[in-house]
Amino acid sequence: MLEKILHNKYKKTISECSNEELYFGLLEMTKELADKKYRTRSKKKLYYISAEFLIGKLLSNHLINLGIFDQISELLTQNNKSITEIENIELEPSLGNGGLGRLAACFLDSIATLGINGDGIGLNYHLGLFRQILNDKRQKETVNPWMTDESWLIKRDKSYMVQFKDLTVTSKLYDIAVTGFDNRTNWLHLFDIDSVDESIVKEGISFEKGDITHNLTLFLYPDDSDEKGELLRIYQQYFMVSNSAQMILEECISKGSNLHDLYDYAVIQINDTHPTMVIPELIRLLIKQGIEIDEAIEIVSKTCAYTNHTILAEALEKWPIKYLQQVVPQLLPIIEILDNKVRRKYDDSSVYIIDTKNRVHMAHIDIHYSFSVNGVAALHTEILKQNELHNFYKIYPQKFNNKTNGITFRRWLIHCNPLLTAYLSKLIGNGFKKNADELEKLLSFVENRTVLNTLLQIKRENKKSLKEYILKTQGVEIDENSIFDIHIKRLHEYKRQQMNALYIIHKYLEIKSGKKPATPITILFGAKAAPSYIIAKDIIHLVLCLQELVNNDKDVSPYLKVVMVENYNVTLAEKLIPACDISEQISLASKEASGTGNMKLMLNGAVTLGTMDGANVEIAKLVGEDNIYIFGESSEKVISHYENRDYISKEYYEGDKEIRQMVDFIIGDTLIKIGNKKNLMRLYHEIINTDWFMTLLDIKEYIKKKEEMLADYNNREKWAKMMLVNIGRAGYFSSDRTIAEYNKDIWHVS
Ligand code: GPV
Repeated sequence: MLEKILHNKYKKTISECSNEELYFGLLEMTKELADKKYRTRSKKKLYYISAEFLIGKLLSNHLINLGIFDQISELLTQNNKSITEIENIELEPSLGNGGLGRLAACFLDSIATLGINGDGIGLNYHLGLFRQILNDKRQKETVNPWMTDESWLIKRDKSYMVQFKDLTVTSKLYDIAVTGFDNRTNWLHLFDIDSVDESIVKEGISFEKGDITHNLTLFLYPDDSDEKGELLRIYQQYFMVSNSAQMILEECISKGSNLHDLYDYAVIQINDTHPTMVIPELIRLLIKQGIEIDEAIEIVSKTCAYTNHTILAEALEKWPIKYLQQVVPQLLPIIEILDNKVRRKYDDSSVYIIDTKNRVHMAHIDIHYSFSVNGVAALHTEILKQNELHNFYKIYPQKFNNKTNGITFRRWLIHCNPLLTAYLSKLIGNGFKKNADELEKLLSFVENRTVLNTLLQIKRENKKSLKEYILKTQGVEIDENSIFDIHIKRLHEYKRQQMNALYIIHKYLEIKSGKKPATPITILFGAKAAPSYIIAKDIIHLVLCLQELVNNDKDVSPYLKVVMVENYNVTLAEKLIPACDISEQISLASKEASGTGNMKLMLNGAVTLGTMDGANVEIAKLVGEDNIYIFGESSEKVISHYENRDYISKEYYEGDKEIRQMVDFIIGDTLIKIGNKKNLMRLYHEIINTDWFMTLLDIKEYIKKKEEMLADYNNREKWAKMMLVNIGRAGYFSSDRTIAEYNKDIWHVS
């Protein structure tokens, strides 16, 4: 088939084609095969609405799921071509910020893989998340285009009118196929408008925010977990949900729904609060169809389910009524009715939708007017029930449920780690590819020397590949025989990259004083900071200063290297994760709702160094305390510090000589010479005066645990056993398990 397509397109054979031609040939072939896949139209269908789908490159993923990866890759090899090089041609669609967007992408993969009739609905951002450039030890943002004339997008002949107060737009629908692993094809529907104009972007990523006609779907909002009330964001959200609502009603009617029974035809999963306006919008449309308001509210409440992804107050969206009035006045009467119903029923202002400052709490709409509210890890859901959303839990105990996150093993094992995959297949058969629990079969080899040695060898090979990649792309040389300590995730104070930076200072000073580590250590970071998040950017600056200091110091660099990779994204994650020894999961307990990088790293044989936060708690339970390194204050204790306001970072700073030494180093002569005084000073003051995420609370224990871990690394057999147990116990974190639970408990799509 590929030969035929290439002949038609280019009149060339495989070996005559360039990598680019091969990529576009494969793209065409894959789209055709995906479209041909068997699919049933069950009566009820799932709609997963999300502002983000961080899908990553798609070629290999499709080839794997269509069951032809090996065959194609062999065919290419026979013609002296390499699938890896062809993949380099593909541009990554970065239509998400981080965990939330990547989760949505993993979920789509599993929904199709489990044969569930369910589509994703989102926006076709032209530029996706910004591209990060590290220049002059600072993050700079620039555009990140991903669309090419021929792409995964299929333009559909479907459009809807979406009305804002000041303008009406006509949407255009683009679809991307979502192939299940050996199963059906679903769709990711991405809405757009024709008038968006990429040329309005000026310097970096700045553009005229008020020019909605030209910028509506131009960019993905670049803030992760800390939202700012912006009109453009409201325009985007309403555009997304109005299209969704119109499409859903149209599909349900075409299947025979009379709208009074909408919930028999559709279930809508609201991914965090970004799509919340779908609730009032659906109610509005049902009323227009002649349904009484009370019934409309009931129908919609029985159709929608909501997932919460954070307890960080600043990330819970609250839109000023004034803004909604300016953009979508048609929703306000409905939102007011929704709020009034709540006020009449409950004498508790903390559950009202509209607060005293005239802001609309989007999560409150979701909780009152959907039938399911779920958190994303066991601890997170408990905190929602007992703390953050306790007053709602008292009203609706039956709505609350937990769905611990998961990841698709097709991308995060089979694709990114072919060496490990091949070896696992040899040892335990291919069953784990369909049924992740079968990874447990690996556990019977825990005393098998050959198996343990092979796991170490595979890790070394993967580290060598990463070393070459980093040399080629970042120009930094690292040692594959060193310990790879990897900290990859969005840059946020609660994730505490600054704590790892303080560790680097500790280690640097220790080596300088003559204490050399038994095995050299390479600390790798990958992280984008929201462009407006000042302290996060200061932390990046600190890390890059330390990178320059450490890597150029002849006494230190043979033992310690620091690398912050540029523009961390899905593609880079796929290269970093298989090469990781130590997985840094050091968020302040209670703050990381789940984390999913922790799962990806564990699956690839990394050992976790982490706090009892998010899904780390479940990882610890699964692998047992001998196979994970846990440190730090508990979530209960942390929550009580917030309640009592009794964490004073300065006391930790003043009360401990070692802490003082590390923190002072940030503004010491050595670093000030390398970096920018203003940035380093600001960060220093932040740490000693505020330290909202309690770095100094856990820093000593963190250093101690990490040292313990580094020492254990030298016991290669012990380490290999830990790797094996982590891989063998990772099956629980397959998103196939998560999605099966969503379907069983919430969606009920047959
Ligand atoms: I809210 N998350 C995210 O990436 N962006 C957001 O805007 C919000 C949450 C993340 C959480 O921080 C992670 O702990 C979690 O694993 C992920 O969502 C998926 O649930």
